[in-house]
Amino acid sequence: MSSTRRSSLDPVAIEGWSWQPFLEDAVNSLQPLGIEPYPVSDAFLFKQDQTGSKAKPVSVTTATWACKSEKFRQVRAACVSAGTSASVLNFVINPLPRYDLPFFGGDLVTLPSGHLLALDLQPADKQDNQHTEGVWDRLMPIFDRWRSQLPDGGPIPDEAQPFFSPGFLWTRLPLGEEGDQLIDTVVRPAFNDYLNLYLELAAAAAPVSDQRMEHLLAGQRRYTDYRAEKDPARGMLTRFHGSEWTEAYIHDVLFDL
Ligand code: DBV
Repeated sequence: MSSTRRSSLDPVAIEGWSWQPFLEDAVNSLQPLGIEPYPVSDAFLFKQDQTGSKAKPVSVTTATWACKSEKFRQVRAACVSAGTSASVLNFVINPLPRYDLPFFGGDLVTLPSGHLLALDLQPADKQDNQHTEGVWDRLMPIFDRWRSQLPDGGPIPDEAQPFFSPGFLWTRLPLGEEGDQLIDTVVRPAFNDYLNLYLELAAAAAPVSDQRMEHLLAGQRRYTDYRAEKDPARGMLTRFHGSEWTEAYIHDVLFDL
């Protein structure tokens, strides 16, 4: 358990954290881009508290890995480890609005009730064909391949629809061997396929005009404001680390545009 992280690029090494291999895959894929640290204050790089009852305290850790690169304003991983109460990797790539790119979003969540797993390349403006077409054409075959091997996660709120692509991979899996097997053989390769497609799209992206950039930035703000307002982790993080820390983390780190 490392409480000595100085930089947002230092490895996250939380003992027993189940999503470690996913974060390692992501960091390895990002490394060739010449990534630099993204400023994250110490209070959010590594936060440890106790939850549960006095008789049965549970140690909870939230750590943040983050970087930036030529085309990415912010790449950040929120890593939550709370024993059997919760294990989360929430991973978002925020491109610079100078590039016509969607967001990469991954939400890998284990709760006592089971796993909730979400992957998507999320549009800044779903109505804008210029923004979506090239992404969706390449995403859909990947989505179809992996979706067929996973149960559907069920309905999501209507108001969230503008922020999802048709390639939104969303599943719920049971705890135990069956779920773990699907995470290894389906969810992890799917995560890497989505990420590698995203990195290919980013590599090919050329800078856009100031006017186009303003349009993309406005869409990015709508997305970010929505995510900050509706963050499904707010309750959990507030229980673990208190409301003041959680609100600052959501607004100044996780969704800081
Ligand atoms: N979700 C976040 C952040 C998290 C996080 C920053 C730091 O955006 C975790 C952690 N997500 C998290 C937790 C839950 C969910 C649920 C802890 C469970 C909440 C609970 O049941 O108590 C995908 N994540 C969800 C849900 C959806 C998503 C649809 C269910 C919401 C609900 O049932 O109300 N989150 C959503 C999504 C992306 C995403 C599509 C990007 C691909 O990050």
